[in-house]
Amino acid sequence: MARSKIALIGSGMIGGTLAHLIGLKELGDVVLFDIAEGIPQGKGLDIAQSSTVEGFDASYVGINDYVGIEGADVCIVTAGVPRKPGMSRDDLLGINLKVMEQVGAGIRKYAPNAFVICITNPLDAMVWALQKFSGLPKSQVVGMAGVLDSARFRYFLSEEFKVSVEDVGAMTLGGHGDDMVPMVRYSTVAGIPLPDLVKMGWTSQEKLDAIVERTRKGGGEIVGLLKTGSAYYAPAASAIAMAESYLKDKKRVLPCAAYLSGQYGVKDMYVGVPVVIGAGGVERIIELDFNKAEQAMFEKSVAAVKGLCEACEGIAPSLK
Ligand code: A3D
Repeated sequence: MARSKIALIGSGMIGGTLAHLIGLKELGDVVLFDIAEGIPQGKGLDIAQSSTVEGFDASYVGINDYVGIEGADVCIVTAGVPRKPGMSRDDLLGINLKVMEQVGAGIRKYAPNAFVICITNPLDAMVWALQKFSGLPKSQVVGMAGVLDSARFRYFLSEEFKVSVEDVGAMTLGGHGDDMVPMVRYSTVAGIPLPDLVKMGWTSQEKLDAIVERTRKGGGEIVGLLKTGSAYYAPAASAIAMAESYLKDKKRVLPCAAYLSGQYGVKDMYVGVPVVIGAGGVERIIELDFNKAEQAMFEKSVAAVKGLCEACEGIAPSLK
């Protein structure tokens, strides 16, 4: 059977890391696309040369023309600009919306059957615009944020409890902003919910609240340290988990920005919710029962995403 073709639209920090992980995991052949000439070609050649040492088989092609993504099975979109210190994700909206218009046209023309994972920020608005610009089915276009936010939450919890990251499960829903909703009740250590662990004296409510707050601001913490851009190792690993679930029909349950058509009382928006990803793309959206406090946090987060989508419509009226 031929290897899958994975197109990376944007070959910057996340794009390069994605390309490397795809090789190490032998998920398929890689096409790196970017508007910057030489970057995708150089990164592709560098990673291809590492394949002899690591012992993986995958081909790497760097391109500056969308024709090269033709027939891709998966497209992962990171094209655009990242945050610098002092910027919010929303500050990127104007520039990255124009980028999504170009990317959407490229995918529509050359890879209409691909499963598309968007990473470009502000995520929930960009994936919404990308689906509209590309015209691809909504189940084929999804945004990566929840896997990353949950990974950060899991990591901080594993540090607090001094247990393996493997035994910590966590879920973060809502939009990918500081209003995201870390679901404390549904987060567990080996199946034991966090509120029970507080009762058992494993941690205090204050410490748990601080971890929730650190998770919410997890992206900003890294931007503040790096100063020249935003996180890329964990974001790339998170998108790879989604791509792998699609390519191998694993049907993993992952929190992703998915198109909602009434679920959770939300219509025509992308918001972070738990979904099943398999060969059919987003195969199922899981609707959880929220308590009052969670419902209020979710609604606040959705309102922030709505504001961003309206701002997009103001810039690009075709999105209405
Ligand atoms: P960076 O290293 O700057 O890479 C972006 C690449 O996009 C660069 O190589 C640019 O040349 C390229 N590019 C710019 N305009 C275009 C265009 N019109 N067509 C094709 N390529 C273009 O950034 P990065 O890889 O660190 O981050 C990429 C995006 O991901 C940014 O918008 C970040 O804010 C976002 N991001 C999202 C998350 C989420 O969890 C959602 C996490 C981290 C970063």
